[in-house]
Parts: sequence; C-alpha cells; structure tokens
Amino acid sequence: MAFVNLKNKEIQVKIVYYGPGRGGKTTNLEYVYKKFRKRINTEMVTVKTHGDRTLFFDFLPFDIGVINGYDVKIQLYTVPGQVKYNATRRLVLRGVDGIVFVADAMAVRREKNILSLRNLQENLANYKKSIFKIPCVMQYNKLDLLEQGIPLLTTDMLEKDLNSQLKRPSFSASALKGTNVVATLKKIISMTVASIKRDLK
Ligand SMILES: Nc1nc2c(ncn2[C@@H]2O[C@H](COP(=O)(O)OP(=O)(O)O)[C@@H](O)[C@H]2O)c(=O)[nH]1
Ligand SMILES: [Mg+2]
Repeated sequence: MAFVNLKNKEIQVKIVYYGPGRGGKTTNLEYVYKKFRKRINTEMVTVKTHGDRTLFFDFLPFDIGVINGYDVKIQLYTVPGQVKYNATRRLVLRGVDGIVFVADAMAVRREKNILSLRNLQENLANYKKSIFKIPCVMQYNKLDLLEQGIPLLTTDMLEKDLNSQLKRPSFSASALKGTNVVATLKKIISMTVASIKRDLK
C-alpha cells in the first residue's frame, strides 16, 4: 500500500525497476531524468561502484500532479542486479507499489533474465506480496543492438520465458536511445495509480 499522508493530502508511490545486472535499469532512469528535468526538482541520486554498476540504488522523484485531490509523488528506484547484492535488492523492494522488469534482450542473457524474475518473486514473497498481484510491466531492452548484428532474443521467446504466466503489458525498448522508455513508465504509473485508487476505496 502506498504511503498516504492525509494531512498534506499526498500519496507517495514507489516504483522499482528490477532485472538482471547490466540490463539497462539505470539507463532508463537517466533517460527519464533528462527528458523530464523540468518536472524533477531534485537531483537524481545514484550510487555507483566499479564500472558503472549500481551499488545500492538509483532514485528519482517525479511529480505527476493531483489525483482525487491528492498530490501524487512518484518515486523511481532501481536495484543492483548482480546476484551477490540480494540483501540490498530486498531492502529496495520494501513498500514497493509497482514494478518494471527490465529484461536484457541479448541472447546470452536469457538465463540471467529468468533467474532475476524468479529472484523478484522470492523477494516479494518475503513481504507477503505476489508477483501475480502487484502492478508490473515488462520491458525487453536493448532492441537497438539488432542493427549491430548482435544476437537478440525474439519477443516471442522473451514473452514465453518471462511473461507466459504473468501476462503483463510488455514493451520492446531501447533505454539507450529512449525508445519506449516513456511508454513503459506511463503504463506502470497508470496501473499503479489505478491499483492505489482501488485500495483507497
Ligand atoms: N545498446 C544498448 N545498450 C544499453 C541499453 N540500455 C543500457 N545499455 C548499456 O548497458 C550497460 C548497463 O546499463 P545499466 O543501465 O547500467 O544497467 P543496470 O545494471 O540494469 O542498471 C551500460 O553500458 C549501458 O549503456 C540499450 O537500450 N541499448
Ligand atoms: Mg544500475
């Protein structure tokens, strides 16, 4: 359940970008940050370590205006994808309202995607949340690599591997070029806000 401040009539919505390390979660947030700079009045917080890997999380607050008289503040987070950082991933998932699962469409990352989705399911279960109930959007990222002749998983394969049971909205995307980054974000925001409205009733 989202954090609702009845006194200032404000709802804080937490959306987490989840997925395997190097899949493009940080790149998604960086694109959003650049694109909507005017609506974002705080700096993007990002904690990086060797290479450009997220150590703790990236955080981007995002104001989407008023819904039902409530000021809605969207908070976008990413998690570190590497297997060894599970404690941090779990922490970032605390209080999550919506998930974007960023899968890496590179053929060599097939197994990593599947393991990461399973890990998400386990970590949500830890908070008594079900991946089948929480608002969730799938993003198949790095579409642009096709032009360079890099072997990619087809959308059909990705759907079969990751979305055959969940049946969530999915987007083929390029976080690097910005293709479908905003579409993904809009979809998860609308699904999450709708779910919070149902809860508030
Ligand atoms: N070609 C291509 N590279 C991408 C794309 N998205 C991310 N990358 C690259 O993949 C690497 C890992 O991206 P990053 O956003 O740090 O992944 P994260 O670990 O999921 O946060 C970086 O070198 C990015 O530039 C994309 O859509 N296309
Ligand atoms: Mg990252």
